[in-house]
Amino acid sequence: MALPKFKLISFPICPYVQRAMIILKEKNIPFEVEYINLMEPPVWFHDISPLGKVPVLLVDEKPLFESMVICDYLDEITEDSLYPENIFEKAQNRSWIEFGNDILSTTFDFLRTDDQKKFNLCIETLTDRFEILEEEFTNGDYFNGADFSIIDAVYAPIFRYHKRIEEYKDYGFFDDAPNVKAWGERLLERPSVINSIPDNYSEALKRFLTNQNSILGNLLTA
Ligand SMILES: N[C@@H](CCC(=O)N[C@@H](CS)C(=O)NCC(=O)O)C(=O)O
Repeated sequence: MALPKFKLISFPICPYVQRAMIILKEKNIPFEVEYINLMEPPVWFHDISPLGKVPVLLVDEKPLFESMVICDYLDEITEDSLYPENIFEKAQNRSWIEFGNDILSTTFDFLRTDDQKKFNLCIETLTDRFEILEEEFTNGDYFNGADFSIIDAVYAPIFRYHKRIEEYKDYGFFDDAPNVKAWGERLLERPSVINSIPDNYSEALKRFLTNQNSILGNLLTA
C-alpha cells in the first residue's frame, strides 16, 4: 500500500520533534521537514497546531499533533511494530514513556529555572528518576532487550540533553544509574538518533540556554 505524503513541522532543538523524526528514520519512511521559529510562528501554523506546539505531522496535508500520537500512527501504518507484541508489555512501555515525559519536563525546569531551591530540587528529582529507571532497565542493549523500540526513541532526546549538560558541568545525574547511562550512550550512537537533529542544533541549543537568564544559562555565559 502506498504511504501518504509526510511533512514534519519542526523546531531545531525540540526533543518531541526528535521522537517523530527517529521513528520516521527507523521505519525508512520518506518525509520532508520544515523548521519554523516557535518565537514567531508563521500564521498557517495556528491552523494546524491547536496548542501552538511542534511536532505536527502533515499527512497528505492533514495535520496530526502530539508526538506520541504521531509515533504510534507511524508505527501502525507500517510493518514490524516498534512496540512489544505482548499487550501488557506494550502498556508497560507506555507507562515508562510517561515516566520519560516527566523526566523531560523536570529537565526543562532544570534548564530554565532561576530559583536555586528549584534548581537543587530538579537535580535531586532527576537523579532519583534515573535511579528508578536503572532498576527497571533490563540487560539488553535497549529498553526491551536486543531490539530498538518506540520507548528508545522517547528517551534518546532526553539523553542528548543530559549529555550536553554534562559537557558544561557534571551534576552526577547518572551516578547510581550506570546501565541507564550506557543505554543513553548507545542510543546517541544510533544513526536515526544522530540524524534526528539539524546541523545547527548545537548553536541553537546554546543560544536557547544562554537566552534563558536561568541558573544554567548564566553558568554558560559566565
Ligand atoms: N506534548 C507535546 C509537547 C510538545 C512541545 O511542548 N513542544 C514544544 C517545543 S519542544 C513547543 O512547541 N512549545 C511551544 C509552546 O508551548 O508554545 C508533544 O508530545 O508533542
